[in-house]
Amino acid sequence: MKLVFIGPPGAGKGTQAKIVSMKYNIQHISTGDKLRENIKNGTLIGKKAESYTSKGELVPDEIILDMIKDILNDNSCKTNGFLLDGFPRNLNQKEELDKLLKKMNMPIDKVIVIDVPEKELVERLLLRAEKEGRKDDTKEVIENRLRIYNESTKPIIDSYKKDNLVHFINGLGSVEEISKKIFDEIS
Ligand code: B4P
Repeated sequence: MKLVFIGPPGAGKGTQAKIVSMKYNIQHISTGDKLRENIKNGTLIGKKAESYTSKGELVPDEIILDMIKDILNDNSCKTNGFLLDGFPRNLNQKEELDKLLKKMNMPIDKVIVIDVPEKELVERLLLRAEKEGRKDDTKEVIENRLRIYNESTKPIIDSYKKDNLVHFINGLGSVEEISKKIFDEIS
């Protein structure tokens, strides 16, 4: 199975992506996690990415696309499938992904969009800031991330709608309730 998860920051896409990828034994590919790992390890990618992530800006497409190409070429993605969490994030990334998957003959099966009202998103991320201290969870940066989601990421939902792949999930409720809704939609 090949899935894409889309949602604004704080919608719970990372939370649900972990649960769904475990259940279906597919590779969980989170560009956000990969970038944070690179930043923590002080790699060249991490050094370049940090100036963007700390402001809530999107990291340049070349960096993200190189990372994704390497991961998708992994054998487990080809045999078991994958779940893309936080990628694609703008129309150019989606077009490049379409080209890549066409070449690899691995079409996307479903796109899950998790919807949550903005007020709740801000509350969740501020709560996470208290617990985990992520640098991009300050009020100002959260507002920038939401603006970028509305401007750059939302248009890819319309593009996937044309391919009849989109399923909307209401992201309000307990983590378990939302997982159940996603499982029902997938199977
Ligand atoms: P991401 O890591 O993708 O961060 P995110 O949008 O905040 O989502 P995340 O997965 O962490 O949060 P979730 O909604 O699960 O990206 C971080 C940054 O990396 C971006 O701003 C950008 O700079 C860069 N980046 C990543 N991908 C990129 C790309 N493709 N191109 C360019 N740049 C890129 O959860 C949020 C919180 O809500 C958690 O604390 C969770 O516990 C809580 N939560 C989850 N479900 C809940 C529920 N049902 N009820 C209450 N709380 C819940």
